Amino acid sequence: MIQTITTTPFSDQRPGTSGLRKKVSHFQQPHYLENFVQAIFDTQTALKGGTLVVGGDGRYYNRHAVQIILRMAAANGVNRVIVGAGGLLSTPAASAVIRKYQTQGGIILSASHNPGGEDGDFGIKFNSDNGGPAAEQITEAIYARTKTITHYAIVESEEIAIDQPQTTALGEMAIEIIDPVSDYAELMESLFDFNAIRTMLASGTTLRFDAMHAITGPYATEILEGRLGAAPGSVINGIPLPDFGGHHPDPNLAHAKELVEELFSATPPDFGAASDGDGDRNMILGANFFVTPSDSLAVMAANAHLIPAYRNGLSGIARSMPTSCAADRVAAHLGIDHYETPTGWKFFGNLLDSGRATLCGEESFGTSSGHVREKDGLWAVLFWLNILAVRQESVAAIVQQHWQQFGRNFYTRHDYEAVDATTAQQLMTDLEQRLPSLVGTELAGLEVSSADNFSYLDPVDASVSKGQGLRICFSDGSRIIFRLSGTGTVGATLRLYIEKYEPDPQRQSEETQTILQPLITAALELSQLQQRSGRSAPDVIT
Ligand code: VG1
Ligand code: CO
Repeated sequence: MIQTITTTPFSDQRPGTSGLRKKVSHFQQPHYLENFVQAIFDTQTALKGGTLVVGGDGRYYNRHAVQIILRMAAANGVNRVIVGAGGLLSTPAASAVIRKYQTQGGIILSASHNPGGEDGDFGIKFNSDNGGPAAEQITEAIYARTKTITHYAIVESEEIAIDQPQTTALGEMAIEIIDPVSDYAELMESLFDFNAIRTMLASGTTLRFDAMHAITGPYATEILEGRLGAAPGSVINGIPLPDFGGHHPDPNLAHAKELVEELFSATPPDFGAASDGDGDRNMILGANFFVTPSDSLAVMAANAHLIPAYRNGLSGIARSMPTSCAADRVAAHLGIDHYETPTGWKFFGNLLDSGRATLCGEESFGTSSGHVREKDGLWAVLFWLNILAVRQESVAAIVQQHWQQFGRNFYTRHDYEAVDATTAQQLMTDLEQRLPSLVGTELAGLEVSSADNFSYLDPVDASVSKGQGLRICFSDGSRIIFRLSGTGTVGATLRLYIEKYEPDPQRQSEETQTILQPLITAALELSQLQQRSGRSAPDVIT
């Protein structure tokens, strides 16, 4: 029944920031998916005789991939596979399930915030037994294997039923189909004060959660409307669709338009939030108010003692390098350590596993804690609701008070998408060469205190990750950062991150883009980004 299929390597299967992401049509090439999956089985030997979790965000090709993975798992001696019904599991739920059932890892099918559908993107990622994205050493080993692969193993089978929770088998391998929501919902109830949130919602606080036609719909409906009693209709776009309704399931001001318009209308709900394709990102809004992800992390850290799960304090706070330094100020105030890691959740794994950090966050709308090993969109929403329930103040009031106490880190990210890859690479190379000569000079009226290509030394396993983004730091705490995205599938995406610290409460209500304009102009002049890319403006500003 086991077939051994002859194959030849593909040269482009190196996982990026978060797994292997390509156009659906690219994945549809014969053997493309199979080669990568076999490389996982060949390198992750604990899966033989072990348990594997499988689930994805429901995008086009998800169901097909689940069938292939189940048949290959059986052929590669996996003992048991746990699958979310319908082949669905949000990324944080997959992480929770890997941990709860102490499995040897999981395969998550998602291209996250990238568009879906037949013409959209697909992705595949391996998570280790800690529930987190595989560390770089592992993704590099999988990549190395894809370059030498000659065969893969798969069993013949009819279509395997995956839509109803039940236990079945494929050959010797047990297949356990589980409800994708219940383990996750139970975990959330153990962390937060659901009674306090329920009372707040019952006494008139209104909320809107935009699932963006993606995976968090069933989770948000069950938790927010079902368990917490939010009014029916509080969750919008709650049915996952294979093409996300033709939209870009990215929870930011540009793509979550419907939600943003409502929160900035004349009669807004008190609280608004959205999550992305696979449920690990979050955007937090108040009535007529947008919370930047960097501020969200800082505010969550400063208020964590109000939440049952974090009542006894945080061990440390970690943020990715381009994330604003707002959380560092909270860590200093709390007297705990803070860490600066490269972009991508995999770099938080060691800090969380070793107990050095409790909260982690990225500027790209990602926050989470040690409860799982992924960023977690709905968790962040519940964290905020729990803060609101205790403090009984508006989102805007809470953030503004935070700025008064800690100062405000004005922050923006400008994305130039689908830029010619060679042009983008050349820009980065040229700029990197000029960095040493910038130190001590003035840019935008500010003194450059340091400039380098960020390199990370992991304090736990002493591994070094180089080339993680060009940063120009100023003596007043301002920063300009250039980085190439590792999740795009067309050309290169250049990200420009700009930050400026403002301690004066009188100046904290000014408009972000205006305050940051001199730094933005300086960054564009220095890099010649617009001339080189032929663009007059960024594609997305967040
Ligand atoms: C982006 C974000 C990064 C995030 C990654 C995966 O990566 O910047 O912070 O961890 O996406 O998120 P990049 O390399 O394109 O900048 V998700 O929600 O796409 O899994
Ligand atoms: Co995501």
